[in-house]
Amino acid sequence: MEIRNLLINLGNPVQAFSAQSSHLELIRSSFPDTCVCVAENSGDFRRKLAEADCVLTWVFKKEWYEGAANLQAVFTPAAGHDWVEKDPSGRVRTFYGHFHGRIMRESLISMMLYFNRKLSKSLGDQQHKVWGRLGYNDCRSIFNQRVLIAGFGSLGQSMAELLTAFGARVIGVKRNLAGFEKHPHAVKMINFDRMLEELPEADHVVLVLPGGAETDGIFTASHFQAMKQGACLFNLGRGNCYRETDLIDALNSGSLKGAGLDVFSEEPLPESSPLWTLPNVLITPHSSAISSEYVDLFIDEWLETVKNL
Ligand code: OXD
Repeated sequence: MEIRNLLINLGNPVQAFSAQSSHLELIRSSFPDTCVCVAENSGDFRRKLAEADCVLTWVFKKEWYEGAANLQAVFTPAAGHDWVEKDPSGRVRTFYGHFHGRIMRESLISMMLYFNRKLSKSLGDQQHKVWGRLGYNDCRSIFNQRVLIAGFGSLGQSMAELLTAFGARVIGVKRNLAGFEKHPHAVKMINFDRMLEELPEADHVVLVLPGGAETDGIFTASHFQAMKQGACLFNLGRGNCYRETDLIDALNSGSLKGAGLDVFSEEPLPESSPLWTLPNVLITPHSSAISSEYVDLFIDEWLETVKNL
């Protein structure tokens, strides 16, 4: 794609999600003949849209396409479709980030190790100067575990790659299995209808599903009931895929060992949520993709995509 006017609006309250001067230098040196314009704020972005043929942005509303006659492509770092809406006319192409897996899979592994290696016990013991060496006999090892990943897009596949390197046996769950009947990092690929059969065997269940009507409540109370006694659940996708009351019931009944949760039905998680105080829950504030490498990975992916457009 030949870009004449590039408009950038990559400011974000999360600093690691914001473009820095080094990123702008890289972009300018990669496109020496392109006019590269950085919007000062959202109003400035809207005003400058009329000139732009390509934008890099965190937010784009569908009504903005009308005033952007030259626009050909919108790129956003976000994996989810929550903040950048597609052009209803289909004229402008929209590209969402696919690079997050390399960061988020490490967040996932850290959560798994937290439960497998009983790190909450270590932290508690350390606080009280207790040498609790006799309390680790039931620690588990990822190399001897079965992990079911529901949502096997770029994120789930990247997680599967790292888990396989750890020695885990991965089951991939996809809504549409066409072309995914086999995968190099999964011992088995199944669709959602077969999940109830596989859940009793999985030591860890990872949910990395997109938001939206299609996934609303897709992981039901029956799915929680079918999980193996002592299994852990991780949600790094979106908080709409189960009812939090079902998760809380499963945690309170003792059937689940723990849950590592990065996303919630309401964010920020309200102070009144019982999840905050459950002892077997590890909460992170929708931060599993936050990392210093974030914008570097986005720009690399964008440069590669633009080269091939
Ligand atoms: C995303 C996110 O990129 O949830 O969609 O951070």
